[in-house]
Amino acid sequence: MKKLTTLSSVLALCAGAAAADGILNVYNWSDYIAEDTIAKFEAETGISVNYDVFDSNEVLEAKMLTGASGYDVVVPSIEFMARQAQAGVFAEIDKAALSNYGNLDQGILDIIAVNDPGNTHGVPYMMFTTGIGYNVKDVAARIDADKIGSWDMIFDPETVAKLADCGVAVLDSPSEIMAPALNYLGLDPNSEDKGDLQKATDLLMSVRAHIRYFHSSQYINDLANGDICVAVGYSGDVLQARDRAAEAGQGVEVAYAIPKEGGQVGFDMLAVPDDAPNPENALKFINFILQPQIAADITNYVYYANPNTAATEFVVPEVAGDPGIYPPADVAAKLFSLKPHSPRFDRSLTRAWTAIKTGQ
Ligand code: N2P
Repeated sequence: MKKLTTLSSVLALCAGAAAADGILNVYNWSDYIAEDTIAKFEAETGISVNYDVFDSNEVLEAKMLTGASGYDVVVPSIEFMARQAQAGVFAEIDKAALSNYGNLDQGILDIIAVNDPGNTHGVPYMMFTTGIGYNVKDVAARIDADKIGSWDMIFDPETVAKLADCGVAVLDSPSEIMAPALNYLGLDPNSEDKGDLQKATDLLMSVRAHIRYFHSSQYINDLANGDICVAVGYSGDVLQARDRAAEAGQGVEVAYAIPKEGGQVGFDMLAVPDDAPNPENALKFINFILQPQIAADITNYVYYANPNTAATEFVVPEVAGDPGIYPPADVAAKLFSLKPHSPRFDRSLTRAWTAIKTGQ
C-alpha cells in the first residue's frame, strides 16, 4: 500500500509537471469560438486550456493595462490593441513560428497594418460589423417599413419612442455607439472634436428614455426569447440570436441589418501579453486557429467572417452568402472603421458615456 501511494504521488507529480508545461490561458469574447475548437486544440497538442470570456474592449483593456493578467492569448479589437501595444502591453508576434501565417488575406493585413505597423503585435482573428438586430414582427407592427434597417430605429426620438415598449437595448461600448451617432449627424465617426462629442451626447440623451438597457451580450438571449425587439449589437451575435429563436420554435423571428446610413466594421486580433506565462503555447494556439478548416469551423458556428483566404472553401454556402456576415460591395462601401482614441478624448468619452447611461 505504501509503495502504491508513493508510486501514485510520483505519477501525480509528473502529471503536475506536464500540466505546468502544457497550459494555455485564453481570454476571448463570449460566443466567439466553435464548440469543438478548444477540445480539438487540446487533443492535438496535449496542452490544457483555461478559457475565460469578456464582452467589452474596456474590460479587457483594464486588465491589460493593470498587467499580470495571467493570460497567454487575448482578443482586443484593432483600435484598442494599437494603443495597448503603444503602452508596451503586448509581445511581438514571432511569425516564423506560425507556419500557417500565409493563409491570411494580404489585403486585410494591409488594412490592419495602418494601426499595427508591420503587423507586429497581433494576428487578425475575426471581423464583425456593428448594426441593428430586431424582432421582425414586433418592429413591423410599430414603425414604417422605410425606417426598418435605419439608424432612425435608435437615434430618431419619434421612431425609437414607438419601439420602447417592446424593448430597445444598446451595446455598453462608448466608442462603438458614439461613432454611429456622429455618422448619423453627418459628422466624422472618428471625430475627436469636443463640440462633435457634445452633439452626439445630446443625440443620445434625446433618446435615452427609450433605451431599456446598455449591455454587450445580454441582448443575444433577450432577442432570441422575444424579451426585447431591437438591439444595437455585433453581427454574428445577432445572427446567433436569430438561430436560437428559430430553434426555440416560439415564433420569434430575428433579423440583422447593417444600417443603410453605414456602420462600423471591426477587426478582432489575437495578441500575446508581454508577461504571458506560456508564450510558446500562445503561438501554437494562434497557428492552430490559422488552419483553414479550424478558421472556417469558427465562422460557420459564430457567423463572423474570418480573414483566412485558405478557409474560404470550407465556409458553408449559407454563411458565405449571408450579407450580414459577408456584406456585398455596395454595403461594404458605407462601412467605417475606428481609429485608436487619444487618451484625452477617451477621458471625455468616458465622462459622456457615464452621463448617458445614468441619464443625467
Ligand atoms: C462576440 C463579439 C465579437 C465582436 N460576441 C465584437 N468585437
